[in-house]
Amino acid sequence: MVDPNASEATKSLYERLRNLAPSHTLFGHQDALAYGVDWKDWHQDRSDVKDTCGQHPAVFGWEIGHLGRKQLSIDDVDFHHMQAWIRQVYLAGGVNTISWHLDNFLGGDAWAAGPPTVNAILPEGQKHTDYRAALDAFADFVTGICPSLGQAEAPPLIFRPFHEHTGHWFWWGKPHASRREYIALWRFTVRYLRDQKGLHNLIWCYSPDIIESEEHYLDYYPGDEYVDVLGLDDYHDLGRLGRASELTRRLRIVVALAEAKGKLAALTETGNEGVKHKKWWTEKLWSSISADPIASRIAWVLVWRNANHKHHFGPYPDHPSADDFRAFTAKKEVLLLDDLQQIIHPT
Ligand code: BMA
Repeated sequence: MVDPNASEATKSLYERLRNLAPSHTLFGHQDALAYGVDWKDWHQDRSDVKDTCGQHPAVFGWEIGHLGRKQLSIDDVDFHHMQAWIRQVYLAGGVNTISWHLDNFLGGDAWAAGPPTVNAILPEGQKHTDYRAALDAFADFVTGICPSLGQAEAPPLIFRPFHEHTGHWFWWGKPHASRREYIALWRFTVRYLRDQKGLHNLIWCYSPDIIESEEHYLDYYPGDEYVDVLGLDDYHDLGRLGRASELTRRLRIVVALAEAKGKLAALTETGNEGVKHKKWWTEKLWSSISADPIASRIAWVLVWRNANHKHHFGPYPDHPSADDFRAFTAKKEVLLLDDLQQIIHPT
């Protein structure tokens, strides 16, 4: 692992995922506990996934854009509530993963792409101090999740910074940073959080947007010593214009690479906005994962958030794809939270 001193809980989560990946796929949903289509309630043990199929997802994605600057995340989730949910998920045996739509340090949001921001936040850059401050806020957030437990027992987090960099839309994307700069930023971030801030509960996940080949995938790869999970974000192939077989092809590349390196692979983000195909879950998503023995060895798949009737990627009970979602989640290979609990503590 990236962190030779990773906590026992972190090592054991990584091992558990490695053991499950060959035969199972964990299902994940972004912001699952925080809100869904037509509801938002911090205290309820509710998710659209559970309302639809009877179980919470096994993987819970959290987004920390605006951390350290505001009380609410970029998607209006209270950071203190998020910490409580992360704790709850951990205690229930689920998996937490964190993404970060970090504002541009030269002005604007994560999508304010163009200026040479990556260069500016590297150790020699004029905005480096601001970047350190953002990482300090991240470390405070992480240590604040279970303050009473202490560092050694902090919940493991799969951390997925600077995602989709093969695209152009974020300021850390390929057109706005050289390979050297992107890798230097990634490595600095690892060293700072691990060695200076003493966080030993992070599992580091690299997640480009769609790639065409192994070389393409590895173009900005920070190195085996800096990555634990080889991820892929792909909204193209299961959307209107794409082809499911293309997702299978790309997953094969990622899984084969991960396995050659003794690491994990995952479909870190995907979805079809509005889930416009009634059988999207079985005929698009599951068929592209299960079509190939190598591709099917991803550890998890996560679909993006359920903001409203238009912008949602997960199911909800009245949605036309709800039956198909139940058929998908009933597959023995697909694991939700109760399934995972059964594996950890069989009754
Ligand atoms: C995007 C959209 C936005 C959201 C952002 C960060 O894909 O869902 O509405 O703010 O992710 O979570």
